[in-house]
Amino acid sequence: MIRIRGCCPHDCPDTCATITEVEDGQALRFYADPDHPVTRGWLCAKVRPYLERVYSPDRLLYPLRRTGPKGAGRWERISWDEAIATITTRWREIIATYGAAAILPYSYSGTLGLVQMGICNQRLWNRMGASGLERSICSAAAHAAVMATLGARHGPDYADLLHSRLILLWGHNPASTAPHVMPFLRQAQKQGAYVVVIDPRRTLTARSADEHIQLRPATDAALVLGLMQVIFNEGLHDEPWLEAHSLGWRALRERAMQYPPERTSALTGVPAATIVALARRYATTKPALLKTADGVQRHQNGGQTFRALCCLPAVVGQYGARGGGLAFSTGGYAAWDGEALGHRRDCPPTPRIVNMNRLGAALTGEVRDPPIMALYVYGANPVTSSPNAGLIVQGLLREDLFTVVHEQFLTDTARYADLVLPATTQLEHTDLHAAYGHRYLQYNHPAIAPRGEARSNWDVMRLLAAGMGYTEPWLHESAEEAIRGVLDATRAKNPFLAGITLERLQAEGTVRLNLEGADVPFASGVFPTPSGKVELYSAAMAARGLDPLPDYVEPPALRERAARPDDERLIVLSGASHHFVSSSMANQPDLRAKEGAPFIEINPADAAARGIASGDEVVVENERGWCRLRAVVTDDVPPGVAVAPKGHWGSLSPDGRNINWTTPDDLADLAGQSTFHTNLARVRRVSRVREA
Ligand SMILES: Nc1nc2c(c(=O)[nH]1)N[C@H]1C(S)=C(S)[C@@H](COP(=O)(O)OP(=O)(O)OC[C@H]3O[C@@H](n4cnc5c(=O)[nH]c(N)nc54)[C@H](O)[C@@H]3O)O[C@H]1N2
Ligand SMILES: Nc1nc2c(c(=O)[nH]1)N[C@H]1C(S)=C(S)[C@@H](COP(=O)(O)OP(=O)(O)OC[C@H]3O[C@@H](n4cnc5c(=O)[nH]c(N)nc54)[C@H](O)[C@@H]3O)O[C@H]1N2
Ligand code: SF4
Ligand SMILES: [Mo]
Repeated sequence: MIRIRGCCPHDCPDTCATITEVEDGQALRFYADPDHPVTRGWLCAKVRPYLERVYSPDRLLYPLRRTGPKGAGRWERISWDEAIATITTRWREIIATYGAAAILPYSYSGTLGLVQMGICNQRLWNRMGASGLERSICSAAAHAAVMATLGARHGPDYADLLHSRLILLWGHNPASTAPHVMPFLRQAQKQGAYVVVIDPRRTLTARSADEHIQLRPATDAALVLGLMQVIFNEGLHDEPWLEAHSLGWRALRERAMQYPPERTSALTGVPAATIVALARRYATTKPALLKTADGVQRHQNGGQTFRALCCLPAVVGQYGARGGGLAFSTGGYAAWDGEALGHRRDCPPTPRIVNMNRLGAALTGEVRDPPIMALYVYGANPVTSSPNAGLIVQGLLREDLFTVVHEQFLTDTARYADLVLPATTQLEHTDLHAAYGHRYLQYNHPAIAPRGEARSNWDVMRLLAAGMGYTEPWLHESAEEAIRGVLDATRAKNPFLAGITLERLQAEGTVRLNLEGADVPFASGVFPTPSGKVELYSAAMAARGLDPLPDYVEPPALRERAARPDDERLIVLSGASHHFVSSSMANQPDLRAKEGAPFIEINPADAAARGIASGDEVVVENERGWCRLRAVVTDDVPPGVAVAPKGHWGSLSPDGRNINWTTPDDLADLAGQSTFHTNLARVRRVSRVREA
């Protein structure tokens, strides 16, 4: 028996370290590394049964070619040689007729590895001159806001929660989405820290908090400015810190003065007394940590909301304090060398960039000259996970579109492909992972041979490069060589990687980034912004034609609803499901059983007005589409708001649909961000209709 070190590849900040026990080429046990300081010997409910995923009878094991109409589910097995020849022949024809811009790669977060995601998102496509993809479905607005305000995505260790006296969990549900935060949070609470959850929904996390503030969706910027108003007004701000380390605090104070408690209360639905009390508590309890994540930005005003959140700790001088400041992402430490990753300098310019949130629109006419004629999907399941899914399906049904999907399973998206290629799981390929919730690098050794004829993303891209006749050596490196190249180039410029070599990673599995002198983010008081300060006033935002100060702007869709008192639409939020990561795992029978049927939470008042009782089937519908869900009547959600968690596969649901058939493909105010949560929809009861 041998033990192989690896890590969880899924889109989760915890990036757990794992151990696989292998005998005769079979993985027999899969468990958490007991010695890892964040994983600490346990995996979440989603990934504990990873071997069920790896050895699932539903795994794709061979390349498949469609034999019936698109989406009909009729396939024949073909060889890899034939698959690669078919794809590259078709691509060459498309390039000759339309140019390489007509080819669109589409990927997101099936795996977060340096090789299987990072390098695969760049090299082949850059060389080809294919259309670029604006990867803004998840976190683009927050990234842009953090960069503009603080200059880097640096964040503390979870263990630093033990130094916090006050923790604001703002639009973040770690009990589901970052479970390894929870033991630290519990311990902090036991030591006397006060925990406040700010979320329209009473989440699993909110249940164990000391206080839950149930604000109206998308009004967070107003609440932040309202807190600042009280803080400035009562002289509780840290003026010496602001003077020394920030830019524009007086202008921000002026802006905040527009948000006195009564007005803030009217905007947010939070009682004025609660706002005043929270502001005083936040300004006078130190260290105070504002911990947030990604959900809160998925509104039309998400960029400004995140700008406001980034500014708040500065007002009370909390940046640089252990246990204080902002905990959003640690993704900025490893910041891989862009040129080593993508070799852009050796490639033609990227002809254009297509926003991934507009996939359906892009496939059905929004993107022209040339139109998209070929789509290559890997590490993503857009029909399930991307907004306005009905329009995506309409695009995928185009007879003249050539679609290839590289997948572990026959997903809702793979069903519409012309060719399906089988992908490896994390136990079957090599990778290196940096985390966005902690500050360790994780090396993932392959534990077993690929099942069937599955191949890794990078191995397929090497075959495609060869088929296209591209001879650049950086398109043909092994995964290990590619990691070494990126690691060495990055280490030459990035002190956080000092002393970290491929050999060390391979031997140790988990290696802490070199944080000497930088353990507490921004402790030096210097910020990597152009001014060296926290940019409360942001010239970078102004240069984009945006408000240089954070402000609350009501999302246009919600303003429109507010103007029509007879409008019965609810705001349908669709954050994380507890037992899936986006749509990954949502096909595993045991996890589906634990999660239960796709549901929608609705407030008793809204339910009564619509004659809905718990357990009823309801239709959620708007101008984009509809889906059928099971009602859960609960005051976990406030009136006017409903919650239908993401991830359920349409193909495993009644009517072949999920909540993303209703979600908007509008873009937010910053960085082309998705706006899943600014989703207005009618909810009505259906009499029990035909069973699917
Ligand atoms: N179990 C599980 N874990 C996951 C995922 C998953 O699907 N399932 N997804 C992974 C991914 S891709 C990501 S990006 C992260 C996301 O991690 P989180 O951001 O923690 O998760 P979300 O559920 O997307 O959103 C968090 C909360 O935002 C709330 N919210 C929505 N609108 C508003 C608002 O206007 N104001 C405020 N204050 N709150 C609002 C939602 O009610 C939700 O509880 O989690 C990762 N981890
Ligand atoms: N309604 C609603 N929808 C949302 C959100 C929301 O809040 N509300 N959140 C959004 C967010 S935050 C995100 S990040 C996106 C995520 O959206 P996606 O990136 O599309 O993520 P998944 O749906 O999990 O699909 C990932 C797929 O990659 C496959 N995969 C895993 N590993 C590999 C590999 O090594 N190679 C290949 N080829 N395939 C692999 C998995 O089998 C899975 O089918 O979803 C978004 N969708
Ligand atoms: S999904 Fe998150 S908590 Fe679960 S094993 Fe993976 S990294 Fe750990
Ligand atoms: Mo995400």
